[in-house]
Amino acid sequence: MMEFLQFRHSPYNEKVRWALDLKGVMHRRRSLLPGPHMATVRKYSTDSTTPLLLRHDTPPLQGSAAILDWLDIAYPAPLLTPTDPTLATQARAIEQRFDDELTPRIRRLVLDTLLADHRYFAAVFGDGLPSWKQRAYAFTLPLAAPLVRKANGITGPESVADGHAAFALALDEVAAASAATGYLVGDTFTRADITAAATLALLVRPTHSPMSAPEPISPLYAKLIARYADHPAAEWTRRIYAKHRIALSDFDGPSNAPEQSA
Ligand SMILES: N[C@@H](CCC(=O)N[C@@H](CS)C(=O)NCC(=O)O)C(=O)O
Repeated sequence: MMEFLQFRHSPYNEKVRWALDLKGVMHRRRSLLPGPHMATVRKYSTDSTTPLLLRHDTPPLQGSAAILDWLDIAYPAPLLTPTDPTLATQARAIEQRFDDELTPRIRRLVLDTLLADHRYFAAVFGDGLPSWKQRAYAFTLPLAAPLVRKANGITGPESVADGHAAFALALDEVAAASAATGYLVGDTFTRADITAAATLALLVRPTHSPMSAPEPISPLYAKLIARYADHPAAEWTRRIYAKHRIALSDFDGPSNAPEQSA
């Protein structure tokens, strides 16, 4: 069976989980913790990033866009890339805009906020693990946190300010692009919607998201979520999740967010 190596709280990983769930692809999930993940991922690739899909007798697939490309060929129903070439180009352009430009900037803001409370960071990424394992991980974070900051380009308050600017931009772009049909490209759900919604979900916390983050939410993170809650694109994210993030079988461990107990 295929194995999916993931971080629980990551928009790139959420993109792939979402596609796997929609297509009903049989697989097993292994959740890794940032820092210790390197030893595991580097067994399969020189690049330490997740998502990583391990397939039987075939080289591993790394990178959310590459995995979605392959899934659309191997498991075409439902197709996430439009068949119309113009719409496909538009969908890929939005995906790339998020993957390469907006999401890395937004992620700095989110990680910086979560890292302010090591126990909460451990609870978010170790959601589903026994509490003693979460505590043990939190105990390593004084050493691991600087590496996580460095790997993600968190250099100081300017990274946080830039993360806010990127999130505001992402919200405005999504609100404008989805105004006509409710979807970012054409009038159907595509990989562009998955990509944008998975990133916006970091700070919108829609109820159907496996990245909802355990309760009680750290006060700093809660403040950040509240700051953007009323934007029309936050409402779009909640709607897209409610309508299209239907399979909750993806969730590989308990969270105390009630919607995820199913
Ligand atoms: N462009 C890649 C980005 C993947 C990425 O940045 N993954 C992060 C998690 S959000 C990661 O695994 N970082 C750990 C590392 O760099 O070692 C994709 O689309 O999958």
